[in-house]
Amino acid sequence: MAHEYGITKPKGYNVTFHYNPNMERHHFGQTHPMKPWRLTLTKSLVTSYGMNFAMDNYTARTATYEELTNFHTNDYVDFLATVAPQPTPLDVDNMHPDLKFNLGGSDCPLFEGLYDYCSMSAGSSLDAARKICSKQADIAIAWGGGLHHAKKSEASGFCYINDIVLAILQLLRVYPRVLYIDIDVHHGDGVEEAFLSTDRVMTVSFHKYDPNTFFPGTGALDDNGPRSEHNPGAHHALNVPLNDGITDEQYKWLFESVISRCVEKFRPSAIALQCGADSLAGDRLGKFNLLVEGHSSCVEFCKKLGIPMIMFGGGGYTPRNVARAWAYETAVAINQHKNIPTQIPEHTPWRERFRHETLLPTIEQILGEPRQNRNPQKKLQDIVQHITEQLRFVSH
Ligand code: ZL4
Ligand code: CA
Ligand code: ZN
Repeated sequence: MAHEYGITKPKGYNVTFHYNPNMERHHFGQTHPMKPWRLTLTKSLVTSYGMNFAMDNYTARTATYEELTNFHTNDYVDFLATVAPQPTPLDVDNMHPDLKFNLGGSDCPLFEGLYDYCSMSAGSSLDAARKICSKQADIAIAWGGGLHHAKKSEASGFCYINDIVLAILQLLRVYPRVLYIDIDVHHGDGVEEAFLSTDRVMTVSFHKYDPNTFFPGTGALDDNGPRSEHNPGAHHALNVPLNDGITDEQYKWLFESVISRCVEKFRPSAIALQCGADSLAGDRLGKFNLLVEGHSSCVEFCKKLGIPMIMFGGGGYTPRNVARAWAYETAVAINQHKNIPTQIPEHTPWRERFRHETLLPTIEQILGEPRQNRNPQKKLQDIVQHITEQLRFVSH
């Protein structure tokens, strides 16, 4: 079928898109920032641009109990599978103070269908990983994944099951080394922690860092994991702590400086990229000044490395911003971002939700006035220097 934007499948290059339409039906609570519905909005943009014609589209299956317990403990997954939903409304900050595994608080509420939601998120990321392992995909996209805070035996920060850890464990069956990159505004602590003792995974998170006021409070520049001489994973956890207001230009420079050095030293055979969209300007939780241009330039840079890659979703609390970014990044993956019109197609469902009719609004359109930039250039240079020093210990 021909499409109005003429988007067709490229030869010799394959992108797979893993999506489960039932994920978006779940609700964390009326005023909870995490809105699974943003996935619907993303999918509707992707489809209205005709990007689906350039990819293999898969309805993601749910992950099995056995798959979830590849990382998580049986007692935690058992509890997730059987715990009763909290009485509605979930919008009160009381919750059950005696609940186990950090479940049932205001960040990680127990909602109807929670276990299903978790297994769908993990299922889409695992499907994506398997397409990369079987070489059926050069890039596999799982916007329903990216839940980087979940721990082996604990929910944390809106995350219950760490689909990224599960996906990386799959990649490690085939690929000797995996580079994990995290551009969510929060520190990717769960993924970092899971791989602290191996030199087969290097983790790099860019995030806002303020141990006193910003979740989860970890991820300082010199937090590079346990440095004992018996730990092969020493120096393989890298952190880029930032302040509010960072701009596209600074972020792009920092990202390319850091990641090119990591790739040179670590020589990854696969990349896992968490594309959390809460690092965009105008996010409900994040306070950076990034536009879709800056955020997606990270995806573009990684794609150009020519290394097999999974792209995950993650945070993102202003649904229209999330949808614009992830749709544009889907276009980057299929190399159509320069070809699609920035005007949002007339026939896009919920078109009026995007507020501006463009895929690439300016900072003024989004924020009125940009946030004050609290990132002096000197600080950014010190970061690159510290990371260069850490990488002296790494060679493959
Ligand atoms: C909310 O309005 O900083 C949860 C969470 C629920 C509904 C009404 C309850 C009101 C903001 C956040 C009380 C909410 C109090 N509702 C929340 C230390 C905190 C304890 C909980 O993008 N209170 C915890 C987690 C972070 C904390 C960020 C990012 C995930 C990811 C990947 C996770 N937790 C202080 C906050 C609201 C809520 C409004 C909220 N929670 C904002 N930041 C947090 O990295 C997906
Ligand atoms: Ca991050
Ligand atoms: Zn986040």
